[in-house]
Amino acid sequence: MNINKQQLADLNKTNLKNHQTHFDFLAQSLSNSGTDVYALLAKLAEFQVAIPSWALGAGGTRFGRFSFSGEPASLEQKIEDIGLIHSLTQTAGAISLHIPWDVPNDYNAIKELAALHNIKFDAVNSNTFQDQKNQKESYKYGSLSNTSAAVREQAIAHNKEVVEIGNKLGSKALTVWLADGSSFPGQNNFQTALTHTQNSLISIYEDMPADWKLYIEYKPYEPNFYSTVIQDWGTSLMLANGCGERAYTLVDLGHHLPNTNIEQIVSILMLKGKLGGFHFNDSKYGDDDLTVGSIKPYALFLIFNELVYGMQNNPQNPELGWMIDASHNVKDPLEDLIQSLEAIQEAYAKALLIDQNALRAAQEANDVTACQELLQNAYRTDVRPLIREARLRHGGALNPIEAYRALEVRKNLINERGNKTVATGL
Ligand code: LRH
Ligand code: MN
Repeated sequence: MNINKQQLADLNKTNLKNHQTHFDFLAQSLSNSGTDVYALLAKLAEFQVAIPSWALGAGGTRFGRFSFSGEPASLEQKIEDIGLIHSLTQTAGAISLHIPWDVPNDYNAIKELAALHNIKFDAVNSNTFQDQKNQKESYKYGSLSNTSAAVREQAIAHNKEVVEIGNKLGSKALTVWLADGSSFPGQNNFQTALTHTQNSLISIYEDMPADWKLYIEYKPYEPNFYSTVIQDWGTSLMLANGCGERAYTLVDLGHHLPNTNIEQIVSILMLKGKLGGFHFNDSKYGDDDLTVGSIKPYALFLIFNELVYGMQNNPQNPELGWMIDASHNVKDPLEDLIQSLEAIQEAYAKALLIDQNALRAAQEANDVTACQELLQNAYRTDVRPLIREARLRHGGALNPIEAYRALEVRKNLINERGNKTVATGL
């Protein structure tokens, strides 16, 4: 199924007048307060978020998985689904593959199909947290940190193979997330596990093409429930520094213990020039992988405030990798991803409204109330007309979810694919 711009233009007609009224009003009031609305629209348009190839079907937990009809059964169909999301939102111009869940059969065909949908290949993800059929060594007791050199060698070789696959597709970054850890006190020697992990990562890093980046993703627990080798941002930063200047920390929003100040972590990593990218999602308790902005939208806004400040003041930090990492247990995966993209754009647009110079001045003056007023005025601004205008100017839908339903996308996908197809992934 494809969605063409004319279909969307026709659908937009019903909301166009209403949108124009809201946009003109907001643009006028923002210009009055000195905001360059067209610069903001340009920033929103160039802001592209990578869609995880492993989150286009129904997710599940150990307690069960409720399938979703019309799921993509191949990498080709996954790219088509992301093409649908990108047509509607104009902000999903990239895919992040997970290997071996998404190994291309025909690289040229896959690259052509992605180009057809204006989709680039963002970071590729290795997988040493599951044993594949006919795999020689098991990752039951870890991979890059395993006490067995044979297991570590196998895991290192897998990561090098993932880089080769990504390199053929035009990707420029490898994301390593390790489940490695222990579930009981005494099970692991922490120092040996970390030292093995460092040396394994160095071997992977040194084998990467010179223009590639390594993203090291941390997580406090799950699937191990007593210790995780790469448990927090400090450990990831230490390992990145141990590898070299093209190794960075990747922040998955769900990988923090309750009430962790994630925006402070983001700020420090940018100051150190070591923030590589994000896995956006939301959570109430653990690594829930819920829709972005569905639980803690203000926290997401505060993170984007630090990102905007960092992008204006930390040239030492590279261009960031923007990716979603979610799992859809009860919602249509495509609708869920569309809502996540909207929440990310909204947090970014609100953060761009903050007068960073005025905020710095109020901070220097310890005028706490003024600091809060500057943040909350921006947060309380309804920026949806801006995001709609940015989409409209690039041929997208004024209201993507409304258009998704009006075009009966899910029904069409089921007609094309049947309702038994199951997508690889989580
Ligand atoms: C681990 C994680 C990691 C992926 C996996 C799918 O929780 O966030 O980024 O490899 O989810
Ligand atoms: Mn993640």
